[in-house]
Amino acid sequence: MRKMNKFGLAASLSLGLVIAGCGAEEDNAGNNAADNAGGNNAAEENNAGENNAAENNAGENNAAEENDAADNDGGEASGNVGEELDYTITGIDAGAGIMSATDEAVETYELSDWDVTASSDAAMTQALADAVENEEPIIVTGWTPHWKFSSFDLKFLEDPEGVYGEAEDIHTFAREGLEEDMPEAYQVLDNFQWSEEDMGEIMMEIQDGTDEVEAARNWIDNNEDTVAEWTDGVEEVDGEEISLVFVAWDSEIASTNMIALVLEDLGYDVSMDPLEANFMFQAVSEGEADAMVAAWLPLTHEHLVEDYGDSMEDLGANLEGARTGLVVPEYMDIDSIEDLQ
Ligand code: PBE
Repeated sequence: MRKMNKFGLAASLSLGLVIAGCGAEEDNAGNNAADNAGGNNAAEENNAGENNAAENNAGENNAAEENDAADNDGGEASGNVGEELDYTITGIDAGAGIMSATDEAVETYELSDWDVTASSDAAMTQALADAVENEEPIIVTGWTPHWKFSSFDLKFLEDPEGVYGEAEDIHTFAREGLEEDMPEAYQVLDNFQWSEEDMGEIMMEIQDGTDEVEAARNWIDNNEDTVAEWTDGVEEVDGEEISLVFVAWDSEIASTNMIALVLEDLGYDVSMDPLEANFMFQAVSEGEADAMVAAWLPLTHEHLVEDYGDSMEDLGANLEGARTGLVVPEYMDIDSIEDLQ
């Protein structure tokens, strides 16, 4: 059984944030899955703020529709989109790299009228779901792999200035000394590589209501050959403790639960601690945690790798072709971040 909260204050702070955004009052000592799953559902109850925002938009949306009509007559879409949205981009946790990138986008594209609200992945997707249900406009900080692209018709806004970079890879990092201390786990972490589709399967199942550990287990059961490649020649261990850290982004909830199970199947006693992004890097760099599979590079977590990367080991990409940017529903008639000017 996985354990939580090795990180005491940092972990509970982070959980506090996640929970504050979500209202999942699961026992901290309980299984992560419960907490995070709570996080997903709970978005509904707790994003009072978000929902209100959505309602406000609804109010504005009537006007928006009229404005759209005007647009079709050759009016300027952009000004109206700003007004419809109260010049608000719906963000996620303040520590996420995509939030810094969005601040930069605001500067680069001269969007000084716009605010980027911080919330959480769960709150952002709830706001997105509410907007899509009512065909209201919304702009979110978004990324793939993420289940929202399977659940809703969405598009990335073009980013001609390349603020969000090109395709990103998700890297695995280990603390210094892990290779000597836990060669078996190190080997598996080093071998771990999968695809956007793989990660998406777990994310989608969780989103459809399956407990995250169960969703990860189902993926492992359905992909025995892939997992066998990662564990090929690796000896089993006898209850050695290993700690993984992650951030409660849906993509990382999927990957971390999955790799944790693979390590458990090898005999490890795995703890998983959700932290804010900088604490996740810090924990591995200071050797408080053993590893993480959640570093987005070259751009999204570049600043964190600059701060912490020298005292940890980059085991390379576990997933290639990820992407971040500003995301809107297909029905919005803007295509580029420049349209927000
Ligand atoms: N994300 C998902 C993270 C990396 C993983 C894009 C929200 C971030 O922006 O830091």
